[in-house]
Amino acid sequence: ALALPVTAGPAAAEPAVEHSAGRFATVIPAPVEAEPNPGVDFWLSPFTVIRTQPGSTEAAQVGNYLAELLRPATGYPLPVLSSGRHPLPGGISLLLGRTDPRVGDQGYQLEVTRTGVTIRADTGAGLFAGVQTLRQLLPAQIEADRPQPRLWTVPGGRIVDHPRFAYRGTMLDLARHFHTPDEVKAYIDHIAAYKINYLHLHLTDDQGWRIQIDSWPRLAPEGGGPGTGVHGVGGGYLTKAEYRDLVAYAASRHITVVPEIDMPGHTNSALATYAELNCDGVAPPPRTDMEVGYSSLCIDKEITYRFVEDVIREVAELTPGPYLHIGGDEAHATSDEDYRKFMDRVMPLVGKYGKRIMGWDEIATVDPPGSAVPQFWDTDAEDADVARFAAQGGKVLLSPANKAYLDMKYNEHTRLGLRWAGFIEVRDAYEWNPGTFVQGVPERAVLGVEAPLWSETLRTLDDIEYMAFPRLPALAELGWSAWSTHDWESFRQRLAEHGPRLTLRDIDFYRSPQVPWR
Ligand code: TNX
Repeated sequence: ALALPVTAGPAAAEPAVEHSAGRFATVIPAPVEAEPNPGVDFWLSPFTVIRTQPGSTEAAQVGNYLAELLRPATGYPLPVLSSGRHPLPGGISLLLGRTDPRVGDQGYQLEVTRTGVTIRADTGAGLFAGVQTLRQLLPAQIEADRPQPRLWTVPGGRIVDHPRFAYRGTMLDLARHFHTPDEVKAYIDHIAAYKINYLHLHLTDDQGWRIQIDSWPRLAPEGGGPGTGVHGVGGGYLTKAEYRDLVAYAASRHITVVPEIDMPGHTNSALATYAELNCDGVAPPPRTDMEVGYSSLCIDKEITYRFVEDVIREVAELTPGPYLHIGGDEAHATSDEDYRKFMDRVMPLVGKYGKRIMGWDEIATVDPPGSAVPQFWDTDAEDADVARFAAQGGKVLLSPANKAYLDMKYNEHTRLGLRWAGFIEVRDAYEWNPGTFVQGVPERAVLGVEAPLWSETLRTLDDIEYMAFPRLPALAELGWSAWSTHDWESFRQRLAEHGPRLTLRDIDFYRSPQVPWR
């Protein structure tokens, strides 16, 4: 049975923004240009159809995704039609081409009139971004997982929208505690709603090795098996089939996975599994504590480079995206000279297997190729090596630990997380400008922003959600929205409207006192 319009009910008691035009003003990330046209709302009905660009599988996929998003709460059938022929006009159209030139390869334009919603973009990614906006233009109950007895209005108006930065990412640490494929998929769905388009997976570290490698078959089952992880309770690893499935799932949400194999430090799980990788040929015991900076691959042994090449080759093979992250952070057990020697041999291997290098900002000290992307994770805004790299035309990814680290506690009472980079309240996460943050790294040298979530203290999906929400939406807005729209007062008001959406999606978020939640 279809839910029919009700006479009395939720509408009467709802806050003003629930009435439609106001929802134009609550979209996160804020659109570049949004003009409501009050009074010409579109109403979803049991007869609404979703039309997608004839002949485009990409558009059809986004159409199916949208239908799956809207069916549970509406109970409407919402058929997806790509033939371009349907007896009734109107409905929701996802079309490619004929866009405003500002839209670019990730943006979209959206128009809502009485007869329908039209999203136009030049790519599937742009249509997908437009769908995320449409989702927020519907009442919060659209996030419910069963039919809701209410009307579904989309406020009339027009939006032209495109991102400030091409790369808007977040990172999950599967090494310190393994997170299952289902947990990672749930996180992928959560982040897609905020137009995040990269997911960096930290797959290896001292406490665990989480990806199957065929040429070193004991790495994952032993280095990532039962008893591995912080305090020995975070065991598990991804088989190649599971990893491929995750990458495909992310791609279906227009999210590119960036795999990280951290080296030459953060490698105790590999060193403990294969004795021959150690300079003295003796395997150290596995480690489950939270120390950093004590392990190193053996720089002067040939087998090290065979190992690294095998791993890079196999991981590159699993990776349709452009980047392969080689870590390179906190190599305190490696001398500067050895670090350079190691990176001089390892960095070319990434290109050899068709990928671009990403690495923590330490890689900027060893003259990486201009195509490499150093990921800035410092807390003070000065880094001469990163600035030099930018001055030479390179692009930098920004993850300043005192702003963008989702594993920092919100305040001294936060049960989870660490505090080495300070407390990060929602406002702190929001109030910085990636285009001016690092000295000598101007906006044009910024590839984008990424919010890493290290999981020394995190085990469950609830833990992940609590640390990521609502700081991740803050970072998503920094990455997407024009700086001219940046405004804390506006952001906190908009975020408050997202509380019910997060709740209906079962996201266990931090109810920051800085936000006027309803
Ligand atoms: C520093 S950030 C690390 C990680 C830790 C993190 C905890 C970085 C490149 N290295 O090994 O997990 O701090 O916040």
